[in-house]
This record gives sequence, C-alpha cells and structure tokens, in this order.
Amino acid sequence: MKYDHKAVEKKWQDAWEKAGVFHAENNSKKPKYFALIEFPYPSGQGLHVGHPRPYTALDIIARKRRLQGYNVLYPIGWDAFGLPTENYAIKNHVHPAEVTKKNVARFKEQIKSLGISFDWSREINTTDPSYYKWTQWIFLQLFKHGLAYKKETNVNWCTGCKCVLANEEVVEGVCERCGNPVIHKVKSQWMLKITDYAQKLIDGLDGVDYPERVKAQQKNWIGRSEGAEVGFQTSAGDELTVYTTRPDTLFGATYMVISPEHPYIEKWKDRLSNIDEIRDYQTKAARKSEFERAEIAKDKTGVKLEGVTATNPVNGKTIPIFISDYVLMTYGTGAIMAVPAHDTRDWDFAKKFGLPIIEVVKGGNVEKEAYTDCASGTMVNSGFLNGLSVEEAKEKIKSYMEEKNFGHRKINYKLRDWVFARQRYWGEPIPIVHCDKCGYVPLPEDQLPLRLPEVESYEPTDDGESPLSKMTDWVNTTCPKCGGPAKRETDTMPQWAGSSWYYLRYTDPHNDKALASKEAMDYWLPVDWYNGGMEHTTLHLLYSRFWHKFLYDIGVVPTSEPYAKRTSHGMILGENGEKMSKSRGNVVNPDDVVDEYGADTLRLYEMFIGDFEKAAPWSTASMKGCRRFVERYFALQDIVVPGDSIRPEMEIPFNRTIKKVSEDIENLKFNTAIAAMMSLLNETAQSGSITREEMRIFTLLMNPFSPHVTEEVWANLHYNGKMACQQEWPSYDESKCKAASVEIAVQVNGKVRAHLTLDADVSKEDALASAKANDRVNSFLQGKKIIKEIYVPGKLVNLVAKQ
Ligand code: ANZ
Ligand code: ZN
Repeated sequence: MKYDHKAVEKKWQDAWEKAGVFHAENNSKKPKYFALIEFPYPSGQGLHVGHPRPYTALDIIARKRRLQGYNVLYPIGWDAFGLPTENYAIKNHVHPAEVTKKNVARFKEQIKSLGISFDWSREINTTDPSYYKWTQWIFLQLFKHGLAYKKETNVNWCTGCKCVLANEEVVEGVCERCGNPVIHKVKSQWMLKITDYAQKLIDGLDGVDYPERVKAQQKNWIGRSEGAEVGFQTSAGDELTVYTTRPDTLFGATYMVISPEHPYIEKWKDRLSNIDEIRDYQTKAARKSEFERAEIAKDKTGVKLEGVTATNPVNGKTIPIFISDYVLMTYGTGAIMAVPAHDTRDWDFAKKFGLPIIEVVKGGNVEKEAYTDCASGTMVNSGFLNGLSVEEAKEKIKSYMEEKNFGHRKINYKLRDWVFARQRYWGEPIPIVHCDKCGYVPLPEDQLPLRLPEVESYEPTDDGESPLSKMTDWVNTTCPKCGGPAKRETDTMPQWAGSSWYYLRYTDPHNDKALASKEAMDYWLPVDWYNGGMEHTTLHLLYSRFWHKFLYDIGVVPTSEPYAKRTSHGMILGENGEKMSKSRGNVVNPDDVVDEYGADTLRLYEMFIGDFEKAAPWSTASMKGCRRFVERYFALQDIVVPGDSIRPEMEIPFNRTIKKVSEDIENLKFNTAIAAMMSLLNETAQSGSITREEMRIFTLLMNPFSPHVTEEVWANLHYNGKMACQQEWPSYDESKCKAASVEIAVQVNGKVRAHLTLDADVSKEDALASAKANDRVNSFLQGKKIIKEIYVPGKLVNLVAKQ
C-alpha cells in the first residue's frame, strides 16, 4: 500500500474541522489545560520552517493532554500591527489593513496544512477594532492609576525607521530592526511606569516554572542593586546627591562627577568661569548613544567645574566636581562620588586627570589598577571603618549616615520606564485627548474603540510626527470633560501593546462587554505552558508580566502571574549551519516540504532534528529518514494479526516505549521519544507481525507527532467509531519496564576476573562503576592505577591498570 500523504492529510484536516474536535469548552467538568505559543506576526514572507518547531512541540503537548482527558485550549491569532506591514504598504501604495488581510490568509492556509490542533474558533487579530478596543481599555486603566504619563524625554531615535525605540530595541547603538544608527532626541512621549513593578516582577519569578536562564536574564535586566544615596555639600549651597553601591568606600572619594545633563549646571552657570567649555562638552555628549557612553574600555573625557567644589561628608575634605559622559542622567541621581582606587572607570579618569587615588580597601595594588573585589579585603584609611570587612563597613556607614542625616539606604533598579509611543500609523490609537484647560483627558470608555482613521499617506513625517497628525479633522475634537476644543493624541501604541494581554482574550474571544469574562479567566488562567523565543525574554515576556500584574492589582485577572511554565525553542538553521536567509540562499520553504513529503514528516522531522532548546541545522537526508519512518509505520498495517493483548516477548519493549515517550514529551525530549518509537518499530517489524493491540498502542503513541497518518491507520483498522485523537493515552506497567539483563565479563589487564549481571541497556558509566565496585575485581586492582577503561556494550569491561 503506497502512502498518499496528500489525500490522507487533507481528509483528516477536514474531518477534524467538521467534528470540531479541537474546540475548547468554557464550561467543562474536565480539568483544563491552556497551551500557548507566541502568536505570529503575519509577515509578507509567509511561514518560515522555524515556525512549525514550537507549534508542533506544543501541539504534541496539547494532543497528549486531550488523550489524557483534559479540556485543552490551544489557540492562535495574529500580532498584526507593526512596521514591516506599514513599510510594505507605503512602498506599494496599499492600505496596511489590506496587506494584513492578505498575509493572514496566507499564514492561515500554511498553518492549517500542518495539522496543528489549534482551536480556530478563537482566532484573534490585534488590528481588529473589537480586539484593540480592549488594548485601549487597558491603557486607560493604566492612565487612571497613574501608570501612563507623558514626559519630555531623551529618546532613542532611529534614523532609519524615523521613530522612537525602546531601550530593548537598541542593540549596540543601532536599531535592532533596520541596523541604522540610533541617536538621542528630546520628545514628549507616553510612558508606562513599569519601574513601579520592578520588585514584583523579580519576586514573581520565584513562583513560576521558567528556565533558569530566562529568570536570570529578566533579573539582570531589572537590575536591582542595594546601596545608598549620599548628600555632599557644595560651595554653591546646593547639596549634591549621589547613588553608590559602595558607601564603604566613602573615605576614598577624591572627586565627584555629574552627568552632562545634570540640572545643576544650569543652576550654577553664573558661578562657572568655564561655562563655555562645559557647554561645548554637553553638546558633544548629546551626540553619543548611551551604549557608547557607558562602554568601560573607552577613553575617559570630562571637564572640571571651575567655581564650584564639594565637601566629602566623612572627612571634610574639599574635592573637585567634573562633568563626564560616563555618568548617565538616567540612572541613580545622575551624579557619583568617584573612588578611583576601587572603581575601574574612576581609576581611568583619575589617571588621565591626575587626581589622587586613595586606597581604602586593602588587598590589591591600586597604583596599577582599581581593586574592585568586595568579597575579601579590609578597610584602611577610613577612620572608624578601619579593620572592618567590606560588608561590615557597608552596614556601619549606612547606619552612620542615617544617624548624621547626610544619607540613607536606597535600592535602585536598572529598569527604565517603557516608552509607549510610536510616530507611525499602523498601531493602536492612544485614547487620550489634550485640552488646554483640562490637560490630558481619557476618552470615556463607551467611546472605545477609537478607530484608526483612513489617511492619505502612511509616510512618517521628517519632523518625527505621526502621519495621523496631518488628519486635522480627526485630530481636532472636543474635550470630554469641559466640551471645549481639544486635540487627539496622534502617536500610536508600540508593537508590544497587543501582545501584552492576548492570551487573556483567547479565554473569551468574542466578549464585547469585557476583555474576557471573569468566569472564563477563573477557569483558564494561568496559561499552563507557554513556549516562545529567548529573544522575547526582556521584551514581550517582561511587558506582559507587567500588564498582568497590574490587571491583577486592579482586580481584573485572578492570578498574579500569567504563565505557570515557560520554555524556549532553538532556531532552525540552514543546511550549512548558518541562519536561514534569502541572501545566503539556504531557505527551506515549509510548503515545499509539506507538498513533497507531507506535514506528518515535517512535524516528525522538526521534532527529531535535535535538542528542542538548541539551534539545529536542517538536513534533507534526515528529513527523508523521517518520511521512511512514516511509510514503514503505515506498512505495519499489512502485518497486523488478531490479538487483543501485547505478545509476551513484546511486553517489555512496549511498556518501556510508552513510559519513555510519555516522559520525554514532558521534558521536551521529542527527539529521543521519536528514536524510541523508531527502535520499537524495528523490533516489531523484525518479529514479522504486530497484534491489533500492539498496533493500537503504537498508533496512539505516535498520534501527537504525526496525527494524519495515525488517524488513517486508526480508521483502516476499525478500532472504534471515534478518531485516534479522541482516545485515551496509553498507560504502562512499571514492573514490565525493566530491561532484560545481560552477563558482562570483567577483565583486569586482559584476564577475566568476574562476571556481572547488568541491565541490557546499562550505560558505560554504570557498567564501569559496577565493575570497579566488585570485590574480586577490586582485589586485582590493589595498589595499581587504572590507566584505561574499555566497555564493549552488553559484553565486556576491560580495566588496564599499572603499578
Ligand atoms: C562609588 C563607588 C565606589 C562605586 C566603588 C562603585 C565602586 P550598579 O551596581 O550598576 O547599581 N553610578 C551610580 N550612578 C551612576 C550613573 N548615573 N552613571 C554611571 N555610573 C553610576 O552601580 C552603581 C555604581 O555605579 C555606583 O557605586 C556608582 O559608582 C556608579 F568602589 O559609587 B559607585
Ligand atoms: Zn477640557
């Protein structure tokens, strides 16, 4: 029987759809399971072979859970606002909504051809007004709670995209998306106060099952540090406050540095005899990116303030104040006390400007380099701190400054507030109007959604305003509060808005009274398993946790965290081991693979390709091997014999495989699960027949991986009236999972000294360990050193030992 994947796959996709077998029920007595993948951005390129990897992985989980008796929600939708679509629309003079519609249709057809068990009745689209109504609603709640505010800020301005970028989108000084340089610009922008949630975002990580590397990256990004704010008196009369994590080094502070943007410069301008030189330096600093400025290795520059000095509060010494671009206005207080003996950047600066370096922690050679270690070393040259360890000194000085009222303990976070605006068209309009009398006024909720108006052109303007700003009819409105003339906000929300809460909408996607009903969210939340890219760790994953925590605090959602478990997949690379790209000519098109080999093969292969969490190169040969496996499985039908049990000689292989596949799926070890099924197939085929019961089990094990061919076999063999996807996941008998045992000879220097009975599949390490633990073997090893260990699987251990 030749296997015709085209007919079979189409047949079962239609059958599933007709029977609605993948529809999740909002009212069900079954336990629930919510599996989630990151919904795609429907780009013009169509589906990439990278997409099916996570989709198939969670499809295997979803399908297995259904077989295990769960009511499963496995949804999909479209994260469709954003720049690529808008840029395409500009270039080709079509409306971005049209582009989106076309791209979604194509993506949908491609994804449907893979046989993923998505509940298509819950499909959502972030650009749909009935969806973004609720994105806007959440924004209004943030505004009402003081977490959305407008601020003049120095923003990252991408010279290519002509729009503002979040810090997360700037990589090494260039735009993550287009690679053009990013400069600083002052703009009045909507911001979200994610910083209010810094501690909650750290604490929440304790209660969720995320990979350690994801937790570490989020914590790093939030960047909590414990230190102190210390006030230094200045000759100008103003107290200059610094933030330091090393208050223990206060006696070693020999000068101060303020950021070029520090407000005291304006305040002190009349006292500063070298104000022109200072202004010059400010202008130069403004041209540099934050990344350039913070670089450790870069040559230190700066200007001394002539006319104002400071006093070190612990020893009364007069010390100079500099401006330098290595101090950033956006962190701490924008001013530091410089301790050249123990901070590398201060050390470089002091050497260049000939400033004194006073050692206050003994342990290094501060003439040669800064001694930055704080785990060891003893305080010196520090008055009442002398002789203490760094940790002890930190505590003591903090208490001292609080007592003497010149400083206090302080916790800082690196996390910055989230710039929540883009000067572009294709995004959610921000539902705020500005009235000269009333300020920023939220639109009444009954006026949502605030729809995107039709515009003539989507080109961003060169002055950095959104194309919406040219729509005077739309912009000019009346103030909801006083009825006077007012103007609408013309910036739109950033790409990350719609994806910050989309999983909530899946629980109740057609609700027009709320973002989702309380009952639906009570039942479905949290998401049980969320798989997505590592690149979203400090963007989408953090943003959505923030929104969720806010919604929890205002009583909208029932859980404090959105996702109980998070995993990440590796990338699929080209056959040459490089990233797939048009320019490298190594792109594999999933449509071609589905067409020629079938979706079941593509699915199996993408799960077999390697460790799910690591990148893996495509291999056509290995993909063809998966196709042969599908064919060989299909051919097993020809050797099915009656029998409603597993044959005695097949009990161990079957029970072991059920156990292995069951466990491997849970641990993302899809590749070894498939390998186990392949070897079970070999063993069965070698025996020349397979009983109906054995075939039933094999089919169910393989069903989540290759759902079409297994449905076909299930139907051909008339097991019962239902489909394979409606059965029960096979169970195993632990007592029948034991491997057969083998006798292994143990040699010392080539002579057999013992025989051991071990599991047939014993590992090399275990076999060697058992051999060395044997008393008789041990007696021949007395006083000798093992120089070589050989293991011939299932047969022999040879230990070569020398005096
Ligand atoms: C004195 C000192 C002595 C420092 C020493 C370090 C070592 P984290 O851990 O990242 O929070 N700093 C503070 N504000 C800054 C700013 N706006 N721009 C540049 N540097 C700034 O780092 C805190 C340390 O970074 C602070 O502690 C301060 O230097 C510097 F042996 O103060 B420290
Ligand atoms: Zn008003």
